[in-house]
Amino acid sequence: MSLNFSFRQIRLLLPMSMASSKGCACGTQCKSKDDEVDGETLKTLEAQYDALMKSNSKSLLRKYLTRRTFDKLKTKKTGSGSTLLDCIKSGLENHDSGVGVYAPDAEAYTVFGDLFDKIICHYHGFDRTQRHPNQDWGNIGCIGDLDPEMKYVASTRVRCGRSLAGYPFNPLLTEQQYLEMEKKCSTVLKSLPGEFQGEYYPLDGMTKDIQQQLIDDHFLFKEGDRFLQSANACRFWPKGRGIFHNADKTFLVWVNEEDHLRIISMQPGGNLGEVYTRFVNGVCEIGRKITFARSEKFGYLTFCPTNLGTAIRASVHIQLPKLASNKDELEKVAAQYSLQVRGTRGEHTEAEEGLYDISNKRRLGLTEFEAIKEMHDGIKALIDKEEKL
Ligand code: ADP
Ligand code: DAR
Repeated sequence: MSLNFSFRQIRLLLPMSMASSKGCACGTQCKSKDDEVDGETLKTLEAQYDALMKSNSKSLLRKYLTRRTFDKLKTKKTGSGSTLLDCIKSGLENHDSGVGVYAPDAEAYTVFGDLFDKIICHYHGFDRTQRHPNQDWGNIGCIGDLDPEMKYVASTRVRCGRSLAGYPFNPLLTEQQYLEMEKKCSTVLKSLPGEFQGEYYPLDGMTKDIQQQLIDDHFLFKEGDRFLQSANACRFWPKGRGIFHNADKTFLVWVNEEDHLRIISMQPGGNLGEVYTRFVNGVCEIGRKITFARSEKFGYLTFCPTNLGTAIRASVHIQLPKLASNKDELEKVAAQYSLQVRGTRGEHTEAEEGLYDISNKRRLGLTEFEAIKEMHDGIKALIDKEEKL
């Protein structure tokens, strides 16, 4: 059995006299002030920060964690006890991260705001004086089919992340909390009416064959993401994790992967209007029974800052043989429409047989409808360009 404890858990398990020791070499249990970060954590931060700054990492962590910001934040803690190390451990251990940070709890976005705000501004174009707009699903009926002749789009998916109010994020969750959240969420999901009716399948006890088939069919999250593992997001795995889906697998919910919930609507073809309608109705049904964590400034709160705000990623699996003959060119054109290009199996994967996952990049500082419209207009533009080549 592997022991799964984050730095904070170990501190919490120690008797108070030791937990608050300064880690004095002399072995006496010097009592340190509660708001001081323990010596072991500081030592790890200093060593790994130096290594990151000497590397050729292109992560936003390396770009924005200047020495001055590092020195200012390294001794800070949130009320739940999370430290700068809890926030940046993934980026310290994976220099090939694109971003490199996660929030161990909601308060980290404020306590470590000197770092998070710069990364959020870079990723979303959202500066620290802004406030995320109120939720607005928009005029759903005006969103149609991206590819009515079914020439390019294999399938369409809209997902959002949601966090349960009152719970921290992965690095601070206890095994008990994972199980408690799974129980709460699965009970609500199994009570969904109409087209959302379905079954919850815990990962704990799921056969490897069924799990792999769900992953291969793009319904279930992959396992072993090293970025999440480094962020202490996979402790007690697979306990408290699972997937809910309706009979047609057009409405699915992931429980306790990267976020507490990932709510997904998807179907073959390019009918974004149908996918979005189902998505909105499903999110609202769940939101009637579960209180989501939301802040004035950042909208819906998520583990990763790239998912804040609407937390929506609307994507197509699409083949654009001419445009994609040069991937760099495809990414350049996509970026003009604030679109992000992923591989066939999602993030950190490559395209298979020219099938790309293309989605909106921005999720924060715009409404739900604007995020969907940005993806809609971008995909339409890419198809238009493909037609003209
Ligand atoms: P997320 O969408 O939650 O950010 P990933 O990028 O890892 O996470 O994608 C998760 C899964 O969803 C992957 O298997 C990916 O292939 C699948 N997926 C994403 N977009 C689509 C789509 N439009 N059609 C079918 N599967 C999709
Ligand atoms: N792999 C991490 C996270 C990037 C955003 N994707 C998320 N949150 N799934 C990185 O820093 O590259």
